[in-house]
Amino acid sequence: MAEIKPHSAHWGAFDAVVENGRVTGVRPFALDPYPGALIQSVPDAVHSKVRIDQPYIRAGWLKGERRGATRGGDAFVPVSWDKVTRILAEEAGRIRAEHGHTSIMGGSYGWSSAGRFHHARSQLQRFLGLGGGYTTQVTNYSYGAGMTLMPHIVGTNDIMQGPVTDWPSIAKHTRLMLCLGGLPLKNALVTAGGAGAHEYVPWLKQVAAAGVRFVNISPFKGDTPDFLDAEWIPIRPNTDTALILGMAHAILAAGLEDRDFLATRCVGWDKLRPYILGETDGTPKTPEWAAAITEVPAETIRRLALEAAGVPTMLTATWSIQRAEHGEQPWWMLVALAAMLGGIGQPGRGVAFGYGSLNGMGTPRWELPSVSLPATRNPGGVAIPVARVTELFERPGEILQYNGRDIVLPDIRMIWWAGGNPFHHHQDLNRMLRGWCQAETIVVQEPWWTSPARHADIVLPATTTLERNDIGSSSRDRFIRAMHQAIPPIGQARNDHDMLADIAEASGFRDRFTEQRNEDAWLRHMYDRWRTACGRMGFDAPDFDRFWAEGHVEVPRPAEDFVLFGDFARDPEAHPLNTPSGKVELFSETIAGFGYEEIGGHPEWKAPQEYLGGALAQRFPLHLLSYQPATRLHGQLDQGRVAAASKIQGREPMLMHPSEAAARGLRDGDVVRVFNDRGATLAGLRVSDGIRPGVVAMATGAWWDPVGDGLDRHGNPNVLTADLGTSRLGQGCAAQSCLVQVEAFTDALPPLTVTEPPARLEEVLA
Ligand SMILES: Nc1nc2c(c(=O)[nH]1)N[C@H]1C(S)=C(S)[C@@H](COP(=O)(O)OP(=O)(O)OC[C@H]3O[C@@H](n4cnc5c(=O)[nH]c(N)nc54)[C@H](O)[C@@H]3O)O[C@H]1N2
Ligand SMILES: Nc1nc2c(c(=O)[nH]1)N[C@H]1C(S)=C(S)[C@@H](COP(=O)(O)OP(=O)(O)OC[C@H]3O[C@@H](n4cnc5c(=O)[nH]c(N)nc54)[C@H](O)[C@@H]3O)O[C@H]1N2
Ligand SMILES: [Mo]
Repeated sequence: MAEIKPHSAHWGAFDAVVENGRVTGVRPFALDPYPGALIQSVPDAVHSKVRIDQPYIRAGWLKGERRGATRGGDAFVPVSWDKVTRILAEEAGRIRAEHGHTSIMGGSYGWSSAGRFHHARSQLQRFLGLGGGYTTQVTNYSYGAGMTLMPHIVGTNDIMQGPVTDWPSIAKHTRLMLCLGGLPLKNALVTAGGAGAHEYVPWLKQVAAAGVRFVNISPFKGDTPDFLDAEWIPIRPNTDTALILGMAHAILAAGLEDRDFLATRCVGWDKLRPYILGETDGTPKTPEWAAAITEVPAETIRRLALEAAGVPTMLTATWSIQRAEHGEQPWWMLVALAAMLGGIGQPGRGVAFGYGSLNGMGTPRWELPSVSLPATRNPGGVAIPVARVTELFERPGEILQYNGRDIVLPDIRMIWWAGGNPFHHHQDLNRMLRGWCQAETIVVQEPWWTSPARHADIVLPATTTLERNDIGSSSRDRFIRAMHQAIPPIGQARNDHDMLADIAEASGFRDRFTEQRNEDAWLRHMYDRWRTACGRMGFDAPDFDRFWAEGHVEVPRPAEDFVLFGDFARDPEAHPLNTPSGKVELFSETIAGFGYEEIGGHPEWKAPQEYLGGALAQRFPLHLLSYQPATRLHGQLDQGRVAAASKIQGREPMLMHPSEAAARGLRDGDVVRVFNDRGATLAGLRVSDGIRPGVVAMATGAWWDPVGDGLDRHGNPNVLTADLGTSRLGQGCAAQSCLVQVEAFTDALPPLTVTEPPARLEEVLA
């Protein structure tokens, strides 16, 4: 008889079907209006042959090959939990004593899994913090540049994290929605902490039915769903700032800027205006000027500008736009355009980032806290901006400039990662691996033989969410979901919390780590804290036992529409922004004061080193977009049927325009070699006129599978992307600034190896 267990994941809530100790199927959560396909891959992942069955230590590490040793080719020696626990307590203690707390890199960036108690990264950081401290990471890969910029210019990160002006407000008041990077459907499949209700598609359909006109400004037509019937403007990648400047010039030329808004709710218009007009640098940013950079016709730029000035307009850009060199600029300039249109804080008008970047952006929601593990401190620690991780490994003792601060980079001796995949998320992987290998000891907690596990010294097998009890919760979702344990742990896998509790015990701080609670006590504690906080805000949640039995709590929708910056727009004196001036900063004295050459006091067009208008395009004439995968979440679920069905001869698909394919003698379905000076990967070609000429696009997430000479056989775009910060202000990930060339792959197709566990030595350590 099958058992049914309520559960949740970043890609959706579901009921697991369990038969004879195996997860044999999933059924979407009954209250989800638009469940995605990704949950179908869950049973494949849980029972995959690349689950790590027990703890392992790299053979070379046991022989003393540590700092600078090659990682990735060695065999692994099976080891008992007892032994590995003792080794780790000793090794961490030794490294702390000899090199200080900051020599342990424990930032451990990554999405982990949905459950909020067994959240691997939080558990590890709690453990390392209580152990004395560690080097951690701030901001994120998603919108790190924006996250550093926006507090300076609008005083908050709500503009890209939410709450943003919601869909009901847009349906009622907006007439035109200009979308840089579109409103991709694929991205709205996921929410960190669990998507109980995928409300994105139903809301978009309502907005479209209300008569809003959509414009998809993107190199990729597929960035808006067909049902929006959007106008497609195939812009050159990384040139959005020039396009917005061209629109700004057209609005000024027509005298249509909102002078009252600019005068009463902004500072710095007196500096930005002469730049747009060319009075400061001799270059008026006319639509003709912008057309030469963006390859969008000047008439189109002018038409869009005048239309936006004539009807209630919502401006948006995806998060991807700022994951590029100078990624701060297009977002800053879009805020400036919204200010010129006077729409900031008006219903259905203004600007916000990421309406199409994640499920839940714009969904009406009651601002309640989410269920979470209480944060811990990092007493002796230091923090670097997340995307500078390779520099951290490469430049010990040197200075990294970030947002007006000078950070001295510590000397990393130990890397300890749980719940993230740096060989998925970071850029220029061949370079990162060289830095990674400088550590003496690398520890990875993982359920699967992902690239970090394969490139570790000590590998600890973690359970998946189906093997433990937890609570799924996200501030962007109306459902709190019980996640019932469905099956016993697979092999010798253990919960991250339990393995760390034992290492804490061997290090003398078990009780401080566990607070003497077991799983059940922690879940009740976290739930009750949340329930009390909700009660204070007027929402009465059921008690834990009722929640656990029913499988979910539903938080009602708010009664009123939400408008971001509404109070500020109505009364800027009574409700100033949290910026130095209290207003929107079109010019920031703070940023200008940092003296960074690459980012000044107001938004500007700055040509990136790698884009189609630059010199490097002579050698590498294709711009590579590496977007989020429709078939999985980052590297997660790459073992599942949904990702497998999309691959071409086992390789990640890459989109290319028919003219580019013809010029290279390539056909749909071919395996091709994609390369630049940083590396090479194999991709499966998909020929499509939905991508503009000069651009190719490949999703992230195919597990890195390097052959000896560095060729990745699987289609991981991060062997090609450049590892540089967006600027010294944001130091964000710049993955979208990347030029490549593509050619036929004529050798025999090398078989994949990441689909099998690595070699294992049978000398079991007692
Ligand atoms: N080229 C390019 N690169 C990019 C991007 C891009 O657009 N282009 N996007 C970037 C962005 S926005 C992001 S957020 C990052 C995402 O990068 P990551 O968040 O690092 O990617 P994930 O694959 O989600 O990594 C999570 C890892 O945690 C493991 N895991 C899951 N549950 C558990 C658990 O319970 N215990 C333990 N121990 N491990 C667990 C999973 O198996 C997986 O390997 O990628 C970034 N990289
Ligand atoms: N299914 C699924 N959904 C996801 C994720 C996933 O892994 N899988 N990851 C989640 C995470 S962590 C994040 S941060 C969000 C990310 O959300 P986004 O950053 O918004 O997502 P991307 O898919 O990287 O980019 C969106 C689109 O921007 C376009 N684009 C890229 N460069 C440019 C440019 O220079 N100009 C213009 N105009 N357009 C450009 C690309 O065509 C791309 O399809 O997605 C989330 N959603
Ligand atoms: Mo992200």
